[in-house]
Amino acid sequence: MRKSVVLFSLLIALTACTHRQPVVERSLSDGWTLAGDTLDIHLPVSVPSVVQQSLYDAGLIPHPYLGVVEEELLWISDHPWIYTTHFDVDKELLEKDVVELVFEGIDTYASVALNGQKLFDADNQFRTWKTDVKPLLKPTDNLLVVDFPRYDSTQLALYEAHQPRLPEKYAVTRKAPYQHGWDWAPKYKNVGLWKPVLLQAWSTARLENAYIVTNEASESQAKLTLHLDVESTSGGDMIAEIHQDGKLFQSFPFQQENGNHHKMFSFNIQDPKLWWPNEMGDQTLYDFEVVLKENGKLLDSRKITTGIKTVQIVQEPDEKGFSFYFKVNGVPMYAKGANYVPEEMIETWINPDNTLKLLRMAQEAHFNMLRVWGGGIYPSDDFFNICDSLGILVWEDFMYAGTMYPYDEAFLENAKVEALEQVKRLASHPSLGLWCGGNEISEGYYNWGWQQSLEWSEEDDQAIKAGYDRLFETILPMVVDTYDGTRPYWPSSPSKGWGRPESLTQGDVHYWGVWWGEQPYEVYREKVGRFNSEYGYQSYPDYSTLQKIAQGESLSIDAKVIAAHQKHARGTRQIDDFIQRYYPTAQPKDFEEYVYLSQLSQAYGMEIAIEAHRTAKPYNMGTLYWQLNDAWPVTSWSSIDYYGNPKVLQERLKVLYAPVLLSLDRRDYQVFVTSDLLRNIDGMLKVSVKDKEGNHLFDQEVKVEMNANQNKKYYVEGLSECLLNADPQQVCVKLELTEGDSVLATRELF
Ligand code: BMA
Repeated sequence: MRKSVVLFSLLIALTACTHRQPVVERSLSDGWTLAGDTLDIHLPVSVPSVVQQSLYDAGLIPHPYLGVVEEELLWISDHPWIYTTHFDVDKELLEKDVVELVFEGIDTYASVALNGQKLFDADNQFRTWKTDVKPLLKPTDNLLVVDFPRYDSTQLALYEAHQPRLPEKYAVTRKAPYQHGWDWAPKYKNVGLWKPVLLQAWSTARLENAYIVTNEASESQAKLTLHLDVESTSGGDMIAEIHQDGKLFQSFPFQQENGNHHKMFSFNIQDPKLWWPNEMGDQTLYDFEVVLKENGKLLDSRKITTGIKTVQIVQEPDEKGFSFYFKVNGVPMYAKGANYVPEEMIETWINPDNTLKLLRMAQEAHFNMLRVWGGGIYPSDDFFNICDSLGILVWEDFMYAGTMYPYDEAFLENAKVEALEQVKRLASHPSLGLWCGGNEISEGYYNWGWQQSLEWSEEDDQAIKAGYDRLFETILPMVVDTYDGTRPYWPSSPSKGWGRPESLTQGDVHYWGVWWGEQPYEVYREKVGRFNSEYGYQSYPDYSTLQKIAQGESLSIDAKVIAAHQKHARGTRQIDDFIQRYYPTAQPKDFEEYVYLSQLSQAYGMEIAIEAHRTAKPYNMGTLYWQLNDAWPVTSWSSIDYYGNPKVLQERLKVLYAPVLLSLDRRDYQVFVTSDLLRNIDGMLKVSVKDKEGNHLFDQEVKVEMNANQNKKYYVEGLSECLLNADPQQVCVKLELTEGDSVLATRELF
């Protein structure tokens, strides 16, 4: 067991490393050629590579994030590309029973051939593709060819062949939706070998997967399950051992049949140190090694880092509807955080150092949760290692968003294999909190009028809905339940569209009346759901970011480069509307000040929302604004821009998300003390009101006694009279909560 320490980079290196002796691995990352045959392009590349990145590296295209270049680059995804490599294999590898060629990720449609023999067609970015190639291998000069047909045309043909018509073309392809263009993303459909390629050779048997989950945990005992996928060429009596600190800790003899089999073994840990989300406790991690043996002979081994933690969603009926909150290790958790989108448009540019910087900024702003939004990609192990060490509980969507999907057997089988792989890959991470079917699919089906706009007949509609139910209500929950069995599954985020009253009384809600519905920020005060998993307002990124993308061109609200980096049709106008509405007397002297005002406006709006959510605890038990980060330099709802610059909102979160929040209820001028601390408070609340010149108009102290995790309203005698008599534009209210000599929270309100 070890407590997670500040040496995060080291930690990433450690947890990512999985020793697999005596399985032999050879990387096939070098010596590839990327060719676009009609263009006379033949580039030496190393893998991972996507075409857009490799063309840029070779100086053949401009930087896809700078200037106004999107249109110029769209041809890339509708051009055929071929990746080829020649490689030798050593004797040690060839002597094994099985030699598998493994692609950890192919994006997306591709046909793979080895030494002139076709191996398979790939059609899912989110799966690994592997096959035994031993019979085809030669000691020298093997030729591996991965042929990518025109992506756009392939997708279009599939889309047009699908009856009834689906809302979005990307629905037919298991590939990151956001790359097809989003309201913050250009249409950069990556093509290529976006993850490592390798050879893996073994004899007798190997561990295809090994992971550990927590079934039950208390201070005195934890019940865990070791899950293994054991693949073997011949059955036999085998043994799986768990080692800890180099010592044998548990062993499980079992009978292995020929083939690939899922095994589960339960074990207990006495007096466990639990893993907790940020600010609820420590992030203790346990390092295990799992060893597979037959007749005392080592066949394979795996290192597993995990944490001991249980998680549930509690939905209990009450007078208004149903609760919706997370319980971690049996303790109710108020979730504070944001939605996370892929960190890059060019997926091979995602880099763990940047992820660490980004998530550390989130942790410093008191985040305990991120929702990985279903229109992106499943994050890497690095992302989850970082979340494990920082205490960020992850709401993980399956990658489905904003459309109905095909429902033929081949599509559903493909979806099932993808889910199996992802569930098994992520299960050991204590930060994994929840699996969710996807983003705004049920919301779209019930509220966005697809039935009419796509002219579905009654039968079409029924078939599409039945397909939806099979995938999101049967297949995905079955996979989560069977192969994890400890994480809750939630079919859709949100559960009900924001126009429906039930969206505020049960489940999670994406409240978009502000922004999409063009309502003012104050409406957030009324639209408090059980768990607000999306809401937000746009602002411009940091001015330095705009200067980078402008590359010396002059910047103004209607500069071409600004328009090219704003992907929402009404975005520019709506940002301006709220600057006018909330800062009517401000006269920005230049565009830089105007950009800053946009960030002040966004921060002001999110402050209203977050305060409304937190002060409604325990009715409301979560607030995740849209969105933490950007995938390229863009004007968006993010609080941290693409280059890692915090917007005004990100700074303000340090107060708004702090464990204790002090706020003024604008309806009656009384004071909320909202505590997420897991201990009681015995303190003193000081309230003072000053006018513009600094003269004290009011001073009062109130004793504060609160239980752990409580939200309470305090009546401050005379405060409402003072504020009602004063000009609200002219006074400043200072709230301070002290306990003994220490200050638990402060807030200044103007
Ligand atoms: C929500 C998200 C995204 C989108 C955002 C802003 O609906 O799920 O699809 O980018 O709104 O419009």
